[in-house]
Amino acid sequence: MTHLPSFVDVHADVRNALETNAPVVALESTIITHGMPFPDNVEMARAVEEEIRARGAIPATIAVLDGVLKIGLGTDELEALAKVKDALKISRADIGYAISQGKSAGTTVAATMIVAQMAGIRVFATGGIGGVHKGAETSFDISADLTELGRTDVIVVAAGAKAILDVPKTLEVLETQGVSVVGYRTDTLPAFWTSGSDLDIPLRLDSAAEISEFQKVRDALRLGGGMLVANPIPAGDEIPAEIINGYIATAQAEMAAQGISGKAVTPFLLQRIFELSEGRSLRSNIALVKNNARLAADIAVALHS
Ligand code: PSU
Ligand code: MN
Repeated sequence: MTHLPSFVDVHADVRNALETNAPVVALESTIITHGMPFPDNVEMARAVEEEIRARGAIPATIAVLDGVLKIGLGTDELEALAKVKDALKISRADIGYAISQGKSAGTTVAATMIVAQMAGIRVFATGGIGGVHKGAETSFDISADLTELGRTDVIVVAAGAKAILDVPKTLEVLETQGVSVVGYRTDTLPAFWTSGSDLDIPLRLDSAAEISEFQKVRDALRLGGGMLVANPIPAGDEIPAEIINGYIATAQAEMAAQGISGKAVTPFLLQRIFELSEGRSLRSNIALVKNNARLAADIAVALHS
């Protein structure tokens, strides 16, 4: 394993896997600190780790706890993170700040990618990526996840881009950034709570083995930058577009009325959609993260064969 700074703590299971060249899957933690309420967040995090182990890979949940950058959390640490009230939500801009100030923080997709690459972890599972927000033409609110995907060489498995975003613009920025956007067994871009959309997927592959072969060619070409594997939510867990879009519109109107902007946007919308759907959005969210964890583990295993 590469030499890591002194403020990094690699969990023994993850260290052992990296040293023996065994498959590892990174997991983000903003979904724990800002994406779901307690105790659903910690139950989700444990269940997702179990899915990865069951597929023959080692999970590495990434977070900052009291200024220590954790790569892999123990059971007590996961519980502690899930309970932190004032956790920061960190990306490329502020990961160093959280560490230097001794804070606790959930890592976004962008920050998790940075840490995964630093540790030599090739594959990362999440729910949905950040993207171009609706109204970005005036607010300029475009997630740092997109530029990170353009520069950091990690495979991110997600259920597409959330319908709270401007999904066509998100796809355009991914193209500009040179991100390989791969639909897993789908011809359209999945839209988080729904398995498809009216947007054509740029590239399609139907097996973890083919995704692994694609990545090996990208490696040989030394392209750098990330791959986004868009994995549709399982059919039984979907929320029909007309239902979820109603909740999104209500949440967005409330957000505008309350003047919420910046980092608070995604957590606010997720929380309101959770309340408006009486928990249904959360159940779908958990199902799709587990589904992504399974595919990410299969890709990690394929990369090592
Ligand atoms: N997907 C979820 N829940 C979340 C997020 C994604 O189901 O909480 C988080 C991810 O950590 C993602 C972040 O990186 O939202 C994007 O935030 P922003 O739009 O502020 O960049
Ligand atoms: Mn933003």
